Amino acid sequence: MLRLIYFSTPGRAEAIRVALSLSGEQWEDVTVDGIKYRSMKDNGDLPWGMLPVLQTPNGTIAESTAILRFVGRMSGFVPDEQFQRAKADEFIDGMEPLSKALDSTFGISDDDERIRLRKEVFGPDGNGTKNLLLLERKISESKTGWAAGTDDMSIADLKLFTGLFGLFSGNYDGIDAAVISNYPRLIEYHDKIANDPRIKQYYAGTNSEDIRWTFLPGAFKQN
Ligand SMILES: N[C@@H](CCC(=O)N[C@@H](CS)C(=O)NCC(=O)O)C(=O)O
Repeated sequence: MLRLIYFSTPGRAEAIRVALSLSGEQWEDVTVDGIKYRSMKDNGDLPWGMLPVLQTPNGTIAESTAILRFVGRMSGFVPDEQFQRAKADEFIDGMEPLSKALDSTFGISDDDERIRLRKEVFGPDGNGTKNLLLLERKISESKTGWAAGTDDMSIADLKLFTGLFGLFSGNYDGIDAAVISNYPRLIEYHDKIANDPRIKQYYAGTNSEDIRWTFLPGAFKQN
């Protein structure tokens, strides 16, 4: 039995959740709050002091992308062919600056200041904008439409779809979903993934009020 431990938000665990649910493996989605997180950290249950972790019969695996690669193999989202596998890994590693774009805004308790900083991240010279432009270009360069140019959906798609669009759910104040309207290729890409039967099946029980609304077909169409 595998146990994925993370907060209830999509964040760095969502791609792993999708892969696990499509793997046919038995697994448990364990969500924790800040208090439980700190007690796990103090008990030495977190190899690198952070979440997510995956508890397996052989021990605990940390680091979201390491876990994604591990469960991606179980669910057929790691390409068999070596070059494609490397390109999927490359894409995932290349996305790290986007995952980090908001880091400097966490832990700022002054609401106005936090919102101002987040608007700056996705403003004209912001790091978020630079990363979105880069991803827009990467997607337009893909010959297959899948993020890493693989023959089928890969872990790179799970990471891009959940990691990128999850930023615009409203969970992070100061980040407006309308930003995405500036990126037509990313909207096309969203359509492709959100309408893929595997992804649709995973989000079948999700509605537009849910924090996961950004993963539903048409989520960004009106923006
Ligand atoms: N490189 C790590 C980063 C993990 C990380 O930043 N986890 C955050 C939640 S998204 C965390 O555990 N934060 C708790 C804290 O630092 O207080 C990964 O990708 O797993």
